[in-house]
Amino acid sequence: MASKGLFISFEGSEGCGKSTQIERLATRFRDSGREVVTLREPGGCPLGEKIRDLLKFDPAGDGMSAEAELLLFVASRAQLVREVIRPALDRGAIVLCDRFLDSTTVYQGVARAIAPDTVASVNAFATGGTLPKVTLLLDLDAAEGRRRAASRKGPTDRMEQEQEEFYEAVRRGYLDLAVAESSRIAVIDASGDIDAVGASIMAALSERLKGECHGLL
Ligand code: T5A
Repeated sequence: MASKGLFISFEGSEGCGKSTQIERLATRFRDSGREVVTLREPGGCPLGEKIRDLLKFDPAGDGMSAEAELLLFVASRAQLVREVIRPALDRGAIVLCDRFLDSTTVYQGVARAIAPDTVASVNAFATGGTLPKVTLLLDLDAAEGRRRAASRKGPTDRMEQEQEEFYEAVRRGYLDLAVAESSRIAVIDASGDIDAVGASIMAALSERLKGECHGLL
């Protein structure tokens, strides 16, 4: 049965502005009277948050293999889909998710060079066919994203300790994926100020959700 809700994911490299834009969009949608569920990956549910800590901060994660990393990211996703996303969509909520399966395709598949077929098959297993209707890819120069991320408070995590080439591979991987999946992924220039990026997001959503979101956009 098709769900009544709307699932939108946000993607991009570190510091590209996903959380900032999700907060703005959630406020806008809530003001129009809709239930909005904002989530982050890894995380978004108790089990996922534990996995997030393992992936990012727990010293037990030092020296983690790329294979174990892949499976932990998708384990978090498998739980989030079943515990939170599907029930929310069935209630008719709008789900805004900070990262989803494309992060795994790009970070583990492209930047960590795990075979694309392997990544695609574990992603398919974890999502069980629950996919975003629209994915907004906030595209930003990798170094600028790292500068923005560093300007925020908070400790550096395991995933933020890679060399610059890693983040450049992530950016290229995302742009290639957006070409391959152009019907779902909209590329947003994230180099402007917060209002300019927000306006580009609204324009992309209006175009891609034409006729489906009465009174929302
Ligand atoms: N990962 C994740 C994988 O490897 N595989 C996977 O499958 C998944 C799901 C998650 C890490 O895990 C990896 C990817 C990541 O390395 P995270 O802590 O959730 O890590 O961090 P990120 O998703 O990378 O998010 P960030 O919090 O770093 O960045 P955001 O949310 O994109 O950016 P935001 O909004 O916090 O903005 C960063 C700073 O820039 C400012 C903000 O005020 C903030 O200070 N800012 C702007 N400044 C100027 N102009 C703008 N337009 C701005 N927009 C925001």
